[in-house]
Amino acid sequence: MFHLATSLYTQYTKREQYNILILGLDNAGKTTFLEHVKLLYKSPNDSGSSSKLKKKQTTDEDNEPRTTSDILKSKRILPTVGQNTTTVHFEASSDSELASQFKNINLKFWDLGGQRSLRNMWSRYYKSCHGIIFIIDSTDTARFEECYETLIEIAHDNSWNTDEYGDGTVNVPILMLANKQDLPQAVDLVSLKTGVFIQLVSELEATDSKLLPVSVLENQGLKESLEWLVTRLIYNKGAKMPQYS
Ligand SMILES: Nc1nc2c(ncn2[C@@H]2O[C@H](COP(=O)(O)OP(=O)(O)OP(=O)(O)O)[C@@H](O)[C@H]2O)c(=O)[nH]1
Ligand SMILES: [Mg+2]
Repeated sequence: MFHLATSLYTQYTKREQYNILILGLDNAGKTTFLEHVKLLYKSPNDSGSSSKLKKKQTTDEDNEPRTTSDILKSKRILPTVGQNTTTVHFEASSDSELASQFKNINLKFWDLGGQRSLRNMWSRYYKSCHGIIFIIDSTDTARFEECYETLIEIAHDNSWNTDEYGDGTVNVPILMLANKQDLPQAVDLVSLKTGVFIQLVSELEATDSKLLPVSVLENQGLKESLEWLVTRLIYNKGAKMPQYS
């Protein structure tokens, strides 16, 4: 009886963990994204009722509360050479339909360096990941073509072909974020979709993917984007089982 109760308790309280790779060219905003996620979500071990955000909120000299965006702007983020890893406890916004459904989910993020010489490391992580966030600098028009080629390479990498059923193409959802939308020179979503990325949309047709506008520095569109991704990770659970903790 005791064992049954213990096992039911474990079953009820165990958490699903999904691994998410943050990719994109250098300077796209990957580490800034991760740093903002750390400010917005609790760590899995943080059992207190007050959120990490509340704890981290401080006041400036005029006693004005500082936003997560202010905190982030005061940090110095250097280009990534290795990897940054963080695990958070996912919480859907309280007004979202997901809120009651997704209570026991942890997200583990890997933020990898985007410089050209570092990109050949990415494929080592494909086998263990459940989803990809590909960040695009919407102001860097000169490198849109390079973004497109990089995404196509990711989607068709041999590492996806891990079992007899694999067809050699990506088998996890891809969330593409058109970042830096706070800047006046940023290309908007409609223009992005009709420009170089129109080809991408058709190339990735069979893939679970979405392109959304964000400003990871200003916290615009972050939570909504993650909610889309988590919905798709759960939908894809049959093909790519989560880990349990
Ligand atoms: N205005 C604006 N600047 C941003 C935004 N996101 C990132 N940045 C800036 O873009 C620069 C590069 O950001 P990182 O997060 O270091 O970029 P990264 O993709 O991690 O780059 P690598 O580590 O070299 O691959 C930094 O100066 C950030 O402050 C944004 O949403 N808006
Ligand atoms: Mg970085």
